[in-house]
Amino acid sequence: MTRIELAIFDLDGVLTSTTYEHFHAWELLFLKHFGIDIDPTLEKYTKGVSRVESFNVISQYYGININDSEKEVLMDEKNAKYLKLIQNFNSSKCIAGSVHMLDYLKSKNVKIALGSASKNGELLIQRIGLQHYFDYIVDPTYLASKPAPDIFRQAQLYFGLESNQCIGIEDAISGIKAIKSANMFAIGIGPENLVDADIHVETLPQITDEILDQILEGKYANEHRLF
Ligand code: B16
Ligand code: MG
Repeated sequence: MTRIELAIFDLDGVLTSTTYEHFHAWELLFLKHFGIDIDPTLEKYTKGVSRVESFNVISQYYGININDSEKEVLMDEKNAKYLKLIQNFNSSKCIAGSVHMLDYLKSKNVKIALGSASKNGELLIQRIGLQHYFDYIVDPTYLASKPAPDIFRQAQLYFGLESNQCIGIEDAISGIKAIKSANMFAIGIGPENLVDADIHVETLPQITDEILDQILEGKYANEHRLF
């Protein structure tokens, strides 16, 4: 059995929750510039995908056509709004169970990487006080967005590992698809219908140390599906 050497964490929805702040920033932007109250059901299509893809999802839904330079300006404005909304984030914003899992992985000498679609990932990790756990933070700027495997692959390549030595932890359908396309073991967290995950739990503490040990040793059997 191959032992797991690297755990690649998504950020939003796994270590902290910024879904409200991201989507609220889009709501403020589209209301101000287009007078549109965006449909809350669009939120799930903006989760885990890049800033530009989130913009495209919303603008296409409303048939808005603008050129690339106008789009850049609006995306910068959305980001400024988002940064304002997360300005008071601190360690109280860590998702329950995240610190324990990071500590446990460290105690087992597993490397830890951040595989977020967010260009604000490093800033946010620092703000919530988790930066010392991370051996590597993937810069998503020039990588294909999830569900492409590139963000997870980049972390794997950085450490020179095989895909079966890596696990990914994700809350979004696009993220689980990205992990599976990278041929890694996928831990799914949260309320989305993550059918492709190898294990899916509602909250992180449901991944007990015993279950994590089985996953790390490559012995986890799918019949233990918890959620
Ligand atoms: P930014 P994750 C994602 O985070 C968010 O879920 C998604 O809503 C957002 O569009 C994306 O980050 C890009 O964020 O505008 O900060 O670059 O789940 O991949 O950690
Ligand atoms: Mg996420």
